[in-house]
Amino acid sequence: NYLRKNYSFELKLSRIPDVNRINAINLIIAKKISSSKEYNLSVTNKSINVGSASDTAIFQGIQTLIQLLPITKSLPLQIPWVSIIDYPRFDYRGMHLDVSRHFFDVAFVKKYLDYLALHKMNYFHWHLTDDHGWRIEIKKYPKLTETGSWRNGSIIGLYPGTGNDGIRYGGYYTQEQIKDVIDYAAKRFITIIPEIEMPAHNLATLASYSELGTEPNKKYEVAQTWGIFNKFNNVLQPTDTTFKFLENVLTEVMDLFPSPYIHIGGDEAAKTWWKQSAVSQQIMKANGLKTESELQSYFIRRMEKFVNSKGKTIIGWNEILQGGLAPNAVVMSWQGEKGGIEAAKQKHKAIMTPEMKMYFNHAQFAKEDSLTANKVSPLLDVYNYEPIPVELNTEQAKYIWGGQGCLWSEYITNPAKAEYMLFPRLDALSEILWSPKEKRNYPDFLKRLKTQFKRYDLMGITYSKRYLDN
Ligand code: NAG
Repeated sequence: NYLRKNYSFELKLSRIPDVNRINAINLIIAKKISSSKEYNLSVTNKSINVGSASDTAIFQGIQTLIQLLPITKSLPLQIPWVSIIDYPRFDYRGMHLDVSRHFFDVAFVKKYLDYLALHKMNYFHWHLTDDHGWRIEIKKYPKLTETGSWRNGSIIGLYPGTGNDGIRYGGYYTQEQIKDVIDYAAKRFITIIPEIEMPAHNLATLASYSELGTEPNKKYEVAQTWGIFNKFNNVLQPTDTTFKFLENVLTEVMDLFPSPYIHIGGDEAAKTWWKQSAVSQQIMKANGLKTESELQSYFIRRMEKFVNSKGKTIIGWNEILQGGLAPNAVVMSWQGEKGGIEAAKQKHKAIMTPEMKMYFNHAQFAKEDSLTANKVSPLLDVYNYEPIPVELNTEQAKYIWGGQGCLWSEYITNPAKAEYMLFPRLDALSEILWSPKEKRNYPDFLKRLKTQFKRYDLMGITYSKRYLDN
């Protein structure tokens, strides 16, 4: 599709096992290749052959072929003769997008998936719910989108009364749209991991169904300021009603998403609200839980049981380690690397996304061109990031499943800004997750990036022109 869309020539594709047709691009499922992660690509004067034991790797080989194409839309297209054998270093190569703080429509999400595919990324972490907006239609709970998807304020500041423009803002995806996006991703060999936040980051939920909160009589509102987690009560009350609600929501989510992994959040649950609630305290007592951290663990374990009963695995932010890790959980380490290290030592899979390197919502330059989170994660730091922490021995290191970049959208109000923050840090990320560690070479990367930028120009992708200065 990429070739057809971007170049106006007739494409002869053949997909015949072990037969190379002349003057064609042959995609060959070759049984003799032992690892299904590996592909080979050969370009000669007779044909272009991409071979692998798996469709996934063939698709990735095609991405390499695309990178070999000259950056022009005019014919003839000349590409070098090559013979390549290639496979990824990590099995989890992820990129995240927060669509709650600002909403991104289906058209942009599809573009985002195209960008990921081009970089051989294979997981898209879709942050669908948060304090600032609920973004997925749930048939059983219509108020989640009638009320929870909307807030007053399209551009909003850090504190109450700061910089809120008061404009009604929101949006959500219907289940039909979600299916369409999942299908689009599957065609690009990308698994979408949906995230439904719990037990905190739930103001949008509580604005819709206040009975699920620790202050059921309060008039909760969808959040209108950023960075609010310990100032506002956004925590779910751990009652049976709440668990039933979450199970019903996750049932619809799991029916939609074929992903074997479901992200259930788990981050930044301020314990104050459970401490203050007589009902929470009562639930703790009844279940023999001594601390609120144990309650957090009880919450996650209970949800894990449910998700596991549907044959799926949970992923949670590193706070799910608090009070004891649920037996089968995958840990996403964002507050530095300690969560990932701890998980690996406990023989749990871990995904590394330490915020100081892997949060692409942070500024990329000391002084940014527009309002951005007040932390800096420059390109060089992304490129130099090593996902396997030195603290782990070889056996433990096997539990580091891979890495991920995150794009939180508090200050990312539109697609062009999302691209501006994403590129070229995505290029650095994809290289560290795919290529052997020994091959890393920053000056060489920068040189190759110059070519990549020309491709981005052709594709109409926004990135900072400051990278072109040196
Ligand atoms: C954290 C929050 C997230 C927020 C982001 C901003 C996680 C797991 N949680 O405070 O909701 O958008 O940082 O960088 O990152």
